[in-house]
Amino acid sequence: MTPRNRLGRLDNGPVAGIAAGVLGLGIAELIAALVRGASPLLALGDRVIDLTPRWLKEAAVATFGTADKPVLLACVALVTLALLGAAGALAVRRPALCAALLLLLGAVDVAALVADRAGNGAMGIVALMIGLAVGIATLVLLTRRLREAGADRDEAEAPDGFDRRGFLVAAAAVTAVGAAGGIGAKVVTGRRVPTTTVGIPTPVSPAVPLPEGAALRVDGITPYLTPVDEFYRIDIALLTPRVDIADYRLKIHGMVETPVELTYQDLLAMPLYERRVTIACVSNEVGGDLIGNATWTGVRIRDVLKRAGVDPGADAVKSTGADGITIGTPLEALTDGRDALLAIAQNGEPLTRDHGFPVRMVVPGLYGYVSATKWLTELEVTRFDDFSAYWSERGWSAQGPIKTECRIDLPGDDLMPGERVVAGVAWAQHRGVNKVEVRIDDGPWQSATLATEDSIDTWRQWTYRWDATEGEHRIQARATDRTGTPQTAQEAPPAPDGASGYPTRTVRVG
Ligand SMILES: Nc1nc2c(c(=O)[nH]1)N[C@H]1C(S)=C(S)[C@@H](COP(=O)(O)O)O[C@H]1N2
Ligand SMILES: [Mo]
Repeated sequence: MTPRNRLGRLDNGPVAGIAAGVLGLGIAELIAALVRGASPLLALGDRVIDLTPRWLKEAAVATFGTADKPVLLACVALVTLALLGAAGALAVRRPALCAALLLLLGAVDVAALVADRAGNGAMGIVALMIGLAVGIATLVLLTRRLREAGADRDEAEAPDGFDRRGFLVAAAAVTAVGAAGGIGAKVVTGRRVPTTTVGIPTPVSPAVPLPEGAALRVDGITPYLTPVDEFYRIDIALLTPRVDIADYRLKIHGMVETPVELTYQDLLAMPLYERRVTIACVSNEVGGDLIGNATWTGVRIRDVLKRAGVDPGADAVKSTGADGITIGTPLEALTDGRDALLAIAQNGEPLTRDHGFPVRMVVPGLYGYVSATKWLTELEVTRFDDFSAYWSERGWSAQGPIKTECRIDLPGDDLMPGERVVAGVAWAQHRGVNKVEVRIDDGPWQSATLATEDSIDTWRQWTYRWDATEGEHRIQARATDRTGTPQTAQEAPPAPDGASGYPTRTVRVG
């Protein structure tokens, strides 16, 4: 027995486990895609998102930003592969333990599929069972020769006459077929595009033209309007829901006189409003970029609620997205005259899938997690006392008005002495920004120059001329809203109801 044999033997089990696992998973994914079942792998990822503690979720968003989901999926795939490798190793020496591990893995995935909110969990389970059966059969075949030898030998040695090359070729072929199945699954779901293309009718109430001086031409400042492809994206949907507008239905029910069901065409036929609104994520750190300003076109939520007739005892609307999220919004914010919309277009184009196609909510003044439901399927008129929304169940505040904040975009970290521009954006949605001040090295607060106000629901750019002297300097800014309240100096993390504190930038001059 040589060390090489020992190594060779140790390798074979995991190789067989991973190859058979990739085949089983690939087949399960392909079948799930073909029968429109929920994906077993994505269902697992979804449950991981649900069960991830808040601190870890925040750390993930802070570290990976919008790439948090691909990173999560990669982690789920790696852990799954590692477990399959372990199962393969056990298959050679402890077949009973191997069977137990595979059953456990299958059971966990079945549980994930049962809890699946977005897709067809039952068909996903059928696909998983077939994949599991194919995977187990393949593992049995691949490890047969190894097991025959292992049964009466203690030595970590490949059996006599074991054709390792043939084994590896077989394992590679099996892996390739599995990978092809996985790619096939992606192609099948990717092809399934909505059957109808959308033309957005002319709004009865277009947005007012952008006031002169609302969008500054300063190099490096946040653009006043955020292009759709640069707009931040935050949601719990691992697989962006694909909603066909031909099948689209919005249910309005709960504490109403008459429940109403609206099709996409019904919505298009209602008066459309076009408004610029800055929406923000509660997870945004001070100085962060989970905020964007867009022109939204849609139906007023109060017009839709009026059709159903709201019970005066209600104080909340619980909305549901096709990804299964539930969001609780104060009824008042939807009916008090602000332009709370069921948006169908962003910056003049139909919503993209990432941002909620075909219909999403946009409510001025509230963080996204309590207002901006994407892939909207349901509005239930209710009371805050009678339900808890997805994020409330995870420790976030049930109410989420956006805190007055600002951000410093300019200058960069290194600059030359002389007159320099400090600039950024400030927001206090639905109260409006009244003032922005800047201070250098804890000196006195100095007024910045504000761009022209567009509306109280949008952010405002600001600039400040600074005579930069050599050395290291600390720049801070603070905004004051139109009620006269300055943003708080109190530093707070995003949880449970939004980060606060002065944005601070340390620069080196010289
Ligand atoms: N269906 C659904 N809608 C959702 C979410 C979600 O996870 N699912 N996330 C909300 C959160 S936390 C925010 S900040 C906004 C982000 O909208 P955006 O991705 O279009 O920028 O969507 C909101 N709407
Ligand atoms: Mo958010």
